[in-house]
Amino acid sequence: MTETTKRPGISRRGVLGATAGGAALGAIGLPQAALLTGTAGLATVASTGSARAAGGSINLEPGELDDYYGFWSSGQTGELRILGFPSMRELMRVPVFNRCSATGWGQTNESLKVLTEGLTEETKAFLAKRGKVTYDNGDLHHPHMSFTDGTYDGRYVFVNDKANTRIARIRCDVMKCDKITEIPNAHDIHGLRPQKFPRTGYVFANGEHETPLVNDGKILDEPEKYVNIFTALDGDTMKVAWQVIVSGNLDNTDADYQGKYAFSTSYNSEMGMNLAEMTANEMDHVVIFNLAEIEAGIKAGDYQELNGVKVIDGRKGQNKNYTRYVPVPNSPHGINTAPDMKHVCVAGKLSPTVSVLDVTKFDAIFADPGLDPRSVVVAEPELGLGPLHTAFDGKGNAYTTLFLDSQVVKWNIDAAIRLYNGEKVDPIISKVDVHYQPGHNHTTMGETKEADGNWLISLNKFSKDRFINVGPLKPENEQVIDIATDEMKVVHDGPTFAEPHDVILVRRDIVNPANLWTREDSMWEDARKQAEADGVDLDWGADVIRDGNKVRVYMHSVAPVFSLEKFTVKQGDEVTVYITNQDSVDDVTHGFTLANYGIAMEISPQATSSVTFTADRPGVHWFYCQWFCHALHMEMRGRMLVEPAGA
Ligand code: K7E
Ligand code: CUA
Repeated sequence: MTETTKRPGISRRGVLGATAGGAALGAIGLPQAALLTGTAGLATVASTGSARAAGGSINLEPGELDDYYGFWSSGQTGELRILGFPSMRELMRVPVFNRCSATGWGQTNESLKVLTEGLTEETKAFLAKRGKVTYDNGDLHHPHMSFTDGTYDGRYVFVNDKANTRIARIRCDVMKCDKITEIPNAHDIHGLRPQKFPRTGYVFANGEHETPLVNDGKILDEPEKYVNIFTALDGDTMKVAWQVIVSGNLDNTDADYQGKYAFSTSYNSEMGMNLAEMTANEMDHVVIFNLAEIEAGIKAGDYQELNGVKVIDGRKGQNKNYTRYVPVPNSPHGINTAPDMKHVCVAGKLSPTVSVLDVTKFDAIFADPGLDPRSVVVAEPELGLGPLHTAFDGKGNAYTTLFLDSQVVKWNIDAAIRLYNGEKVDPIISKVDVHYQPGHNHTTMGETKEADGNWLISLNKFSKDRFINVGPLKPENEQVIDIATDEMKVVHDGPTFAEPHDVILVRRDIVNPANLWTREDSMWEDARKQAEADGVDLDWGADVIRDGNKVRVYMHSVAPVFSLEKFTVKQGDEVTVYITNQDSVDDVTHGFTLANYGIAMEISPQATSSVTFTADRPGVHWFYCQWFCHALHMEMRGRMLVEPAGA
């Protein structure tokens, strides 16, 4: 073990807090067991409060590790990013809805399977007419980890694609996307949140933009016939479990800690088609979905089947118990369940208020349709201009971004409830300027019942003057805020490229990725089957199999050589190259770049990757390893010899 790997959970803050001076690590007297087990992360988090008094810096010394994994969205870039937190060091990019030159995502057969198998037949046909097998772009807003019993369980991160109506899943053991599902009937998935209890379970997803239910062109400019769709996806199978037709559009969503309800904001209850219409009403609404009632309705056959999905009608005025519509002030946006497992904060956006709903009052409005749905609202404090999203510290306080004020406001939920009940009390504790125009914010573990109140991050849309100028297109600015004490202190600016909306901050003992792939992994199942059919050893291949005009080339790599120094094909052959990386050392990733063929892929230790292309350029073409792997990395190369057609 190296010095670094022996030190899980020891941050600079932890070290300083424990020693009030930063003595050598060996002197701080942490029990060896804590150093070597996953509990070290917990211990460190608990100790960071005292660390703050010794400086509260987020800067780690070289070699020191972060306390949290940050899973970042990237908006219209379409990937997931992993940052160490609180240092804000970018650690990895996980391609999902985008293309990746480094890893070959969107080009390898393994990634193309993930990118294509979950598309609807209609989309496949539409893309085929454009000469494509999948979309090239995506708009990834919301990354959320799977839950068990109200907290993160380290299995998966689920993400949405607003641009092309998809939901993807990232495996946290290897940090690769393994499933992408297009959601039929809905349009433009925006809000996404996993079921918190008893486990995920369902992944809830909002269709944002309303259309005719059957959108085949027969109904066009007749908005009164448009509907919107709420989807529950099964997080285990990545298949749609059921859908609900709703009135109004849908924006963000969250779930309770009881496993009974999901709820979504709707900023356009008017179903308006332009800005004036969309913002006409004083009140919009939150739609509450009753999971047991919906499941019972599906069981009883009260649905229509559309594109292979059971769709239930939960629109207003159906007199069914599938949904309730709770009026809240104009154009609500963020909806966040507090770690007290009881309160849900709905940010007003065009209203300066946040509406606080009490989930324990939901049963009553479903039991009695005559009851005013507003009876679940227990507070509605005025906090400032443009409230968008709310985070929590697990101590009864909430942190709401104020987009127009360029501030984060810290307020107390209990005080807001008392104010609502007529007491003279100010729920606002403090405000801090952020730079500039914040959207989402997030606290460490803040969307789980284990919110720890250590740090807050504010994801600001504009950076303006905070960094040296890089031209008209500017980075965003993400600011880390110390919230361990009552005043909020901005301690770090973090520039970022387009356009992270959202982030989750996960205690690091929860996430335990592997260092190597295992040869049994299902990711290259197709390659395994093909090798078997070809009578070739996929693990140790050095074979060229001709099958008509199809050629399959099997290689393995051990730094710094490929098992074939050359292979020969004919012009026009369809060539598939399979490479297995037989190195089993951390970090020894190889690559396969085929020059002037536009081909490149990554092969991590113990993985197999493959790529298929037509050898339509005759001549000598070098392939080389593009991931630096060895002192003789430059020498890790070979030739593809393409015989001209007719030769
Ligand atoms: Cu507020 Cu798409 Cu989460 Cu952006 S959404 S800010
Ligand atoms: Cu193998 Cu570079």
